[in-house]
This record gives sequence, C-alpha cells and structure tokens, in this order.
Amino acid sequence: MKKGIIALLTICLAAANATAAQVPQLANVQARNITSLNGEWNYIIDVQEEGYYDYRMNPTAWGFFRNAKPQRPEDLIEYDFDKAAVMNIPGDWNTQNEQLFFYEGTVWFKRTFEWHHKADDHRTILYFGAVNYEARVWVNGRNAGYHVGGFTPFNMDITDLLTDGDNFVIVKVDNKRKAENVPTQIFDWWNYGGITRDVLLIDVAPVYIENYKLCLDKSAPDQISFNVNLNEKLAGQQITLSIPELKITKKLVTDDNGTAQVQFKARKLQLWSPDNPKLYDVEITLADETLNDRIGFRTIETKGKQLLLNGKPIFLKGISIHDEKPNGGGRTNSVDDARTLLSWARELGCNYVRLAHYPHNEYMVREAEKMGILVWSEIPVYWTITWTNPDTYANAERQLTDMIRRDQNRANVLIWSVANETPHSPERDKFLSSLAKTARSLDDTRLISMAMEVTSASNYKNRLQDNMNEYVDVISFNQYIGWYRDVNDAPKMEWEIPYDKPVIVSEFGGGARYGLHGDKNERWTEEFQENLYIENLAMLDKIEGLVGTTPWIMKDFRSPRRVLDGIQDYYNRKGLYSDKGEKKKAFYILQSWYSTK
Ligand code: GCB
Repeated sequence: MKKGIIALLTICLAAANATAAQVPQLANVQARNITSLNGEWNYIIDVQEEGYYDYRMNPTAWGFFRNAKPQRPEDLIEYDFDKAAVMNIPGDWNTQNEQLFFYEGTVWFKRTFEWHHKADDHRTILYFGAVNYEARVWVNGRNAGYHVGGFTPFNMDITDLLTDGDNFVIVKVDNKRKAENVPTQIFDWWNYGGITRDVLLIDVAPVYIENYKLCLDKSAPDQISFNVNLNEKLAGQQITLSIPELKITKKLVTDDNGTAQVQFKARKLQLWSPDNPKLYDVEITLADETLNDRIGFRTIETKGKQLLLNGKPIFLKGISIHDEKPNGGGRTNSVDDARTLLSWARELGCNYVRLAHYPHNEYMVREAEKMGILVWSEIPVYWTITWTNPDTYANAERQLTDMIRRDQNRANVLIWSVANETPHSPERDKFLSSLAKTARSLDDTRLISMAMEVTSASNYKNRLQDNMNEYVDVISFNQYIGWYRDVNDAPKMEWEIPYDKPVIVSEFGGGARYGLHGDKNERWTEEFQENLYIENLAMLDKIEGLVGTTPWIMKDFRSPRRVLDGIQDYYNRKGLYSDKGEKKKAFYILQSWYSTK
C-alpha cells in the first residue's frame, strides 16, 4: 500500500517536473504539418511583475502561469485570464490598446487549444515566429521554455506537457530595454512589444528533417549542392530530393551525424535574378513526410570593387525599410503587409532592399524573392552594445545563427550584416570580427557586411577607416551629409575608401513632413529633402566602386526619439513616403536617378 502511494507520488512529481526541450531552428515551418495558434489571446498587463515574482518566491502560490481558478467560494485568486481582454496575435500590443502605446514591461498572454494524442509517437513543437523581447512560456501550467531576442523564431518540444483534449499556453512577454540586450537601451525605432509573429503547433515524426540547404556550390558553381540534417544523429535514414522541372531525383542516406549531402550537375538551369526571379519546386522526403519548397539558384561574388550576380556586374538600387506596417504603424504580420511595402519599393525603381535593423518577418523575405528583390538582412547589433559582456555576445551570435538558418535557402538574400553604426574600440572589433567569422562559417554562399561609420572628415575629405574592413566582403557606411552635418556641402565632398572592395552607401537622407512646403534651405520642408537628395546623389556618383545604395528610409516610421511637435510627433520623418504612403518630392528624385542605373 505504502509502496503504491510512493510510486504514485513519484509519477505525479515526474509529471509536474516534466519540461519541454528547446528545439533548434526548423527550416520552412509553413510547409510542415501545422496548426495555427494565431487569433485572439487573453492578456493581463502586469506592470509590477506580480504574477511572476509571486511564483519565484513561492512556487506553489498562484503565479499567473498556473491559470489558477478558485476551487471554493472563499478562495482568493486575484486574476482571471478568461475575464481579461483579448488581443490579436500575431500583433504588437502598442497599436492594439491605446493604454499600451508607450508601454514597456510585462504582459501575460493566454490561449487555449485542443490537441489529441496521436496513436503513433509523433512529437508536437510549439513555434513562435518572434516575441519581443523576452518570452517565458508555460503549457498547462508547466515550464516550456525561455527565449530572448525580439526578431528570430524559436521552438520548444511540448509533447510531454500536453494532455488529450483542452490545453492552454501562457506566455509572459517583457520588452523592457536593458543595457546588456541586443539591441541595447537606445535605438531609433519603436519598441513594439508582444507576440509579433505567427504561433504554430508543428506535428513531427520522432525523426524529422530539421534543416537543409540547397544552392549552387560555392567552389563549383555549375553544380547544385544539397545538405540536410535530421533532428537526431541517426545513420541510415533515406532522404529523397527531387526537382521535377529539372528531372532530378537524388537518393541520400544519412551518416552517423544524421546528415547527408550531395553535389550534382544541373543542365539548362535558369538562374534566379531580379529580371527573372525563377524558383523551382523542390520536394524533400524522409519516410512519409515531404517538405515542399521553392528554390532559386544564383551566385554572388565580388571581384576587386565589382559586385557580380551570376557573373555579371549589378547595381543595387535599394531602399532601407523597417518592419512596420504600411498604413498606421505597428509591426507587419501578414503577406499583404510585405507585398504592400515591397510594391512601394518597386515603384521607386528598386531591385534591392535593406531590411533594417533586425531580421524582418519571413513573409517579407519570401515575397521579395518572388518579386525579384534582393535583400540585405541584419541583426540588431546597433550603436553601443555592451561589447565586453559574454552573454551579450552569445545573444548576438544566436540571433545571427537563427537569422541565417531561417533564410539560408532564399536566393534573394545577398548580404548578412552583423552590425550598424558601431563606435570604434578594440572591444567592438573583437565582438564584430567574431560575428563576421561565424556568419562566414555558417554560410559561404553570401557576402558579409556591416554598416560602418565614417570617422575622419576634414576639409571636405571623407576617409573611411575601419579595422573591420578585412572581415567584410562589401564596404558599407552610413553618412548624413546635408542633414546631421555639412548642410549644402555635398557638392564639395570627396571620398576616399582605401579598400579594394565594392562599396554600398547603406544610409543617407534627411527629414521632411509630407505636405510641408517652402524654401530648399528650410528644414522639414519637402523641398529641403528634395535638394538634399539631388546633392547627395550627385556626390554618390563620384564614389569609386559604388555598387549600390539604400537611402534612409522608404517610409516615415515611429520612433520615441523624434519628439518635435507638429513635425515629428514620434515619427522619424526621413521617409520618401509618409507613414500613410504619400510620396514626398524626394521620391521622384531617387526614382529618376534609379531609372538611369
Ligand atoms: C542612423 C541609424 C538609423 C537612424 C538614422 C536617423 O544612422 O542607422 O537607425 O534612424 O540614422 O534617422 O538618424
């Protein structure tokens, strides 16, 4: 009898302690067997972290993650998710509740869902496209995992936490800015909080394809190279790759690491390019699971100061974009948002976008690929990161790895950028060179860059000097001649870039309030911005080795730094479009310059 009770207790305790395992990034989630958890979630704003500290001090008490309910009339439980307001997920909280517009702190989210035990031994993975910034997740009151970083996907295997029938997931989201975070405390964009991208349940077999890379071989670009890895180090598993249009079928068998690779020649391959964004249907099969993807093939390389796409020089007619909805702000969260933003870029004449300053929604990259728009993708190592903190470095490297793993099969992604405008110091050099090396080791089929600062300027001579030059393939820098400095001096400026590498001017620009007109010397008028573009573009034309530019920025975007009443009203006004999509005069200047390139 006693023995029986002890056994029962042990089982109960084991169940209570069951946790979810963090699962590495899965490629191509939308092609998997998924159930969406998007939709209405209940939420509770928790300014003082009551629901969390209560738990930390007394784990048996009623921390919000438990979703506790009074059992007897006299029971005291001071929260109730089921009576709480609802919010649309994915979506930032700032634009869904006026009270949360400026809010930075903790909000708890809860959603119930039905799940049924499968007869077989399949696993269930809970996937978040992105949560800004820190996420703590519980399933049925039990710990499922923790993630930091606001713009990259993460997964947890929650199979052992699920019960047949009704289940609930609770997420504590905290977007407080901290010095050691990536990005750090100060940045020039809105700190949209919440579960900002898709939430999915992914059903997988016990052994499944975790990731793969299909592209032209770096060392033999007339060949296709395919690498695949399973979630387990399991040898002898058969994987089939097929590209029907090319009449290609390859059978591979995994090695002891659960990986397999093959190289082969493809005849009559049409290369992906902005003029012909050709994508091939691809099927990757393991046992009875097939992943479908659409993949393009291309090469990108540099030769001296030239940038070559598929062996031919290309000029990157670009624009910088923030991941913010086209009309009315808030984080983008749909294919439509992506299409609208990209069609605005198209109208400007762009074949390239800089997705600043963090990995954007996966929809953005995929839609751009379909439209033939090249991409620069970056991580939020922005301004004054705490270079000496090892946790900060680990965080930045994780974001870099997750960005690369998510998008490594997108033909349009040309450049991984590891930083933006970082003040020089030996500590910064160590941090950034190490990130650049990691990016290269993970992906040698793309270029590495970072947006540098121009440090020396005197007598109208600008010399770019940065120790990081040896780690990047493309020299990129931001400059604000005509706005933050040297108003009307652009025509006299000379540039010296002492590196034999192609050059991208990753930012330039100035602010204008749409509809405000006046003299070209009057700040904030459309004429001021128009003139700044005329002078900057003429200056850019004189830069040796210039292979592209991404002016700052496509549309006005929300920023807490921009407080000038009646002009900025919490918007950075450097857009060529207003936040509502109205074109400012400078739009036409850039459009006409691009039409000559
Ligand atoms: C920069 C930053 C960008 C800012 C921009 C500005 O150099 O890279 O994030 O928004 O300047 O408007 O000042």
